Amino acid sequence: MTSESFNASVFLTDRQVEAGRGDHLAITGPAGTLTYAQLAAQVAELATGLRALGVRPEERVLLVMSDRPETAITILAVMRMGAVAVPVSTMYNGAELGALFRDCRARVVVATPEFDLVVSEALSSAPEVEVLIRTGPAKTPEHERPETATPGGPASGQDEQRTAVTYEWAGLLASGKPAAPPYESWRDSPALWLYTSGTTGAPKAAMHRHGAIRDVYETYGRQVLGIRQEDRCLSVARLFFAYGIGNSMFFPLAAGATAILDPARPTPAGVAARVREERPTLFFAGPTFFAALLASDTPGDAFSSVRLGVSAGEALPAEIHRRFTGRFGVDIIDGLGSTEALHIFISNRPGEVRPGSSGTVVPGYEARLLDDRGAPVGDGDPGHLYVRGDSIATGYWCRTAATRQVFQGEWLRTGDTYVREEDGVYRCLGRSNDMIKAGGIWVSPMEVEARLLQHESVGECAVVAYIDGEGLEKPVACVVPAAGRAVDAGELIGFCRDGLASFKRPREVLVLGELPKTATGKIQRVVVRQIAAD
Ligand code: 3SK
Repeated sequence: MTSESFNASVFLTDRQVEAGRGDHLAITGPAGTLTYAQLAAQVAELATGLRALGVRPEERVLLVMSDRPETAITILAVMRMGAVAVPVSTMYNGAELGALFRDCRARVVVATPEFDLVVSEALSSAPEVEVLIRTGPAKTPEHERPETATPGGPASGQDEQRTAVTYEWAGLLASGKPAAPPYESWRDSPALWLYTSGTTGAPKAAMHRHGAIRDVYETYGRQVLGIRQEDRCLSVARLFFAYGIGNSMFFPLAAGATAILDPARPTPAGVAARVREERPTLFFAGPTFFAALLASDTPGDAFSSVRLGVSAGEALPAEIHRRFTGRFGVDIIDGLGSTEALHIFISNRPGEVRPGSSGTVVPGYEARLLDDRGAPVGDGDPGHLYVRGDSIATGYWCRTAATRQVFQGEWLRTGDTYVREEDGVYRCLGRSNDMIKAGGIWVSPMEVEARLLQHESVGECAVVAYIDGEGLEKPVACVVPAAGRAVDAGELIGFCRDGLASFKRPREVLVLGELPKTATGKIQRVVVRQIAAD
């Protein structure tokens, strides 16, 4: 059976122009403004430039980019020409980023200048990367940069170590070639890979199809958010997250609405200023950010343009919901999504919010709760949450064991423990395993422990989640000092911050005489969690 012909980039751009919305604002914000006509034209030009560079359909193009119009154009251009966009976290250090370059076998990397240093470190461990496409003016001294070339020009500079040849992003737009038609992809063609540490540790790429992008719009975007052309979307979650790319690209562009993109790292003051200037109607964040806004001196009328707040990434505590709604007069719908599902599949509904719950199943999805042996549990009983729906990823790239654990036939094992109430409302009880979700991002305790153990003062350690005063998960390190050494908590946290992406660092260090262990010598994490909670 052949699949329906479908290209998500055409769905998000050309379709709006063909429907007469070419003059409507597609993207706005401090880094630039584009109408749908301009967006569609630049996407087609860049896709043509990428083809001219030799990028082939289904090849991965990795992006290390802040949220700006060039990023949206690049993602759409890559998908338009049938290649696979891989936007990755801009919070990684050089070694972590290099591991992703190698994992997805990227030959082409696109980056914005803020990440010059980290990208150049990553490139030194990723010999398969042949092409670096860079937006913006040169920042680093010429002698420290790989050689620069023009499109179609000789690929000089590829010395024995296969130094990547650098191209200017803007130069690829102006290739002078007539724009090539979009690649004839199908619903099932690969479009987008998103890395997640998810339920099983090291980052793995969840592989998404072109069709899934329309699916998340039709289900959550249209039927839950009720997004319409007049909406203006502002997301604290960045484009490299599944949550962010849905909020800032898939939903607004599919609806003919406007996305507000801001390259700055979101802070309460910065976001409040952006809201004042850009007047968003839909505001997307996670519980940690809603809590930070509450802790800031943001005035009560700051969100007066917002018709609806959206929370995801981790469960929104009822107290944060109550305080935010009370102070800013904006309701928040909390929902549960995952990178593997591409977006939200259980959600509260506007006007029918049950604070402290994730709401009900989004149309187009089915959920079930199973006990440890795989038998369904009744309403009111806790169970492992599984979901099915068309947007679920096809699996993880090159991770057979993890794929088989998580993608079970049509069902996705979410790794969450939930309870369903009689009226169909789902309530989160926590993670089914030990992974920690800090500020909405997965943190692998084992990775942090490995770093801690590199410090001379650490004898043994266990990293677990503790629930802070706001009801949010944070990593805490329980450390047994090495013989004859004293542990300095601040120094240890700084040591983790230096060696890992900052979001993975423990927020607290507890010094213990010993770690609780089972008879076979395994650390009893349940007991460690209790110690951390006390
Ligand atoms: O990180 C999440 O939990 C999430 C939430 C909403 C949409 C997508 C994702 C990955």
